[in-house]
Amino acid sequence: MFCYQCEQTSKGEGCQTIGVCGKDETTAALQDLLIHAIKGISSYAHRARQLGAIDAEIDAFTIQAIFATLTNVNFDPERLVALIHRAIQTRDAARALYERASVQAGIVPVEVGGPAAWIPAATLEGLLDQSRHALLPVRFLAESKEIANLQELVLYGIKGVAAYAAHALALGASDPLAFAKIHETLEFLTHPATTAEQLLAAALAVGELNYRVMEILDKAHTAAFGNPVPAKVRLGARPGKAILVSGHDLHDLHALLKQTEGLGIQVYTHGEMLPAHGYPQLKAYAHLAGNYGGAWTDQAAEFDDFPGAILMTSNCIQEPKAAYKQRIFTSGMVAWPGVRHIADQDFSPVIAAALEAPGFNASGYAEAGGREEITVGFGHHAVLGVAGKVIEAVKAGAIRHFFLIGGCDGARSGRSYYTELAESIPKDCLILTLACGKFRFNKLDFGEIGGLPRLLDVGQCNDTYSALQIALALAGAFECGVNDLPLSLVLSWYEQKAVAVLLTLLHLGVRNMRIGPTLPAFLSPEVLALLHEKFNLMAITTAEKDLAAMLA
Ligand code: SF4
Ligand code: SF3
Repeated sequence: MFCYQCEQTSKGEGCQTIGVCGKDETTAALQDLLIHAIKGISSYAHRARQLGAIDAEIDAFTIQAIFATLTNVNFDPERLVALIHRAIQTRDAARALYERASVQAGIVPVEVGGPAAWIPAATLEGLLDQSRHALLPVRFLAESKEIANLQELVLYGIKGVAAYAAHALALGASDPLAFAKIHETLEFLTHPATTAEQLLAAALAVGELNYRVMEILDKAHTAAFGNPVPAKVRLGARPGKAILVSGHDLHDLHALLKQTEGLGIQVYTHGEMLPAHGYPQLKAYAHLAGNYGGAWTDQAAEFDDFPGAILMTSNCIQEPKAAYKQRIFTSGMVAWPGVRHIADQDFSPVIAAALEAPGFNASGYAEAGGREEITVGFGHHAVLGVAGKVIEAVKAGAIRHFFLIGGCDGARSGRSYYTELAESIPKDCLILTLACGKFRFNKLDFGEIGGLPRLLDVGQCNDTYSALQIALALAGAFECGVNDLPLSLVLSWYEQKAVAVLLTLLHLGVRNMRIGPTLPAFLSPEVLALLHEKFNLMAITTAEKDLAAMLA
């Protein structure tokens, strides 16, 4: 196997025998083959679309299947093999669509080669053999390492886009143009002879596409659940039966809340589900009782201690410990061998497991550190609602600088940088944060500034669009560009959605960003030098040094 798609890749170079995330060679090979098959779907779907033919099922399958290959989503070989078979059926459907459209247009359809012509082996061993001997050498031992790296950059960006698009689609929101671009980009990646310049342009185009898809997701969330409002979230747990919901899928959480109403079960958020408490239509459920635990990286200990059922609605799942394997469930594209999977939002097995488990005893559970509640819900609607206050505070000198410290958490050391940075930011500066990296500091007391909390939680990584709207509105208010604002962006990356977000920021021309804790292994020194030159994109150093530079 060879995988270097995430930040914790082995030795910062690539996982070659087993993934640091727990992905084994079989799973890695099957995910690679699934992507190969999806490129085949795209080859035909793109051609069909050029002739005006589209198919909603082909589009939906494409993004959902890509989602299964993101870091910490799907570790189940059986489900991945089934997805490969469905991908081949979908590719054949895409080919038939293209052929019909060609005939209607009076064109002779072409027989497409490459991934579009791939015939998967009938057995698992055969599939692994195809991956080892046919796919891997082509992917990573290409003539130019730089080209291979850039192709992977574009692919990882598309993976992030697909995940966001899948979340939006779950809420019934989609955009034909987004599907068109996803297919077009994957088709483009089937051409080995592309140049570095073409691939860089494609990467920035993925950033543009991601901006559009994040906007669709933002609108889907707010249409379904209302605009987030600042809301206090109880930390810890009440006595009684309990379900813990992790991951990003608000649609699943909503269905679970409906199905548990009146059953005496308290529902708690974990990890990226925390921002759910800000949505009017979710917080209206009285049994959405609070937040338990922190980021995905702490799940082994936290899930072990949780005396109820646990639901993983999206990334990031880690190998479940035996102690809780019988009471953890997956939904959507998440899967782990031996873990029960919820299909079609029928959460009755989760509810049964919660009722069977002991639940919290009469004293409940208090968060370590003594903090009893935190505030979330500072999406763009809420922040722009107090924009006047913010602008006044800047003009009066009460707010000197804005920091956006956002992105993923990760299991490797070196992420204390983000805690140190947040803690050392001067009191006359406001901090915006989003995504699961914030658990490094979001339970600290940052106090207030100009009547506003100094730490504003914008939401999940899925809410990056919201953070960008805030930055753009501030730039509008001060009649300048985002790069001219007293704003510094410090990003923490881990998986492929963060890659898509980075590409969006670069597409928007955002300069002077800092990224860490380590640089992506799939960006060669040449590409990094180019990004530094063009966007002044920098690696983080120390909190002290970076803070001084950002405030200078
Ligand atoms: Fe390694 Fe990350 Fe790939 Fe897992 S997803 S195998 S940790 S690079
Ligand atoms: Fe986190 Fe997995 Fe990226 Fe949504 S939950 S930000 S890492």
